[in-house]
Amino acid sequence: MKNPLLTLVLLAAASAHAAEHEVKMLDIGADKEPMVFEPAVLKIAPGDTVTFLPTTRGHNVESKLVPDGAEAFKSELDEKYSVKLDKEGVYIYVCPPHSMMNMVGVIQVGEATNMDAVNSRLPKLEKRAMSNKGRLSKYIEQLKGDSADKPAEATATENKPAAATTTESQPASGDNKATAK
Ligand SMILES: [Cu+2]
Repeated sequence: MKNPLLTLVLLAAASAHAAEHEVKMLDIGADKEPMVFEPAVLKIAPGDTVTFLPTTRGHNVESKLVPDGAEAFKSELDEKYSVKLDKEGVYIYVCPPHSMMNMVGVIQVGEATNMDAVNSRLPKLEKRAMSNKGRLSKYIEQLKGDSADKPAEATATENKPAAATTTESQPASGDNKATAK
């Protein structure tokens, strides 16, 4: 028999690493954008939890793209909803009642392991939006930008953080052709 106390201590240590993040569901964002998740772009570590808050009413959240092996998620309308994200990669979610207004958000967990899938789904996901067009693409660009100049690790400047490798595939030319490897 193992020492149960030790097990408890180890569990506590493991869960201490996981951070909690909150995303508000809003009719109007801080920047006056209508129907937004805030923050709409999140970068978190594997095992972190994201809680969606029904700050204003009439919203919920449903994943549209998750990394391979990750579970899709969906909340009820006006529900406070938490999801723990273990699998690395980019997650894209929408607010179903406002998907036509492009109420979307992205979460990158660890490394962006599934950018090929993201890039190939992006046009279709954008197409459903009747207003706020291009918002999702902008968020994805923001993700790439963040990983390129992550100040926390980059300050040392001696060696590029591993995160930089994912952005190497020319973000400049944008969406016309995602020259697959
Ligand atoms: Cu909504």
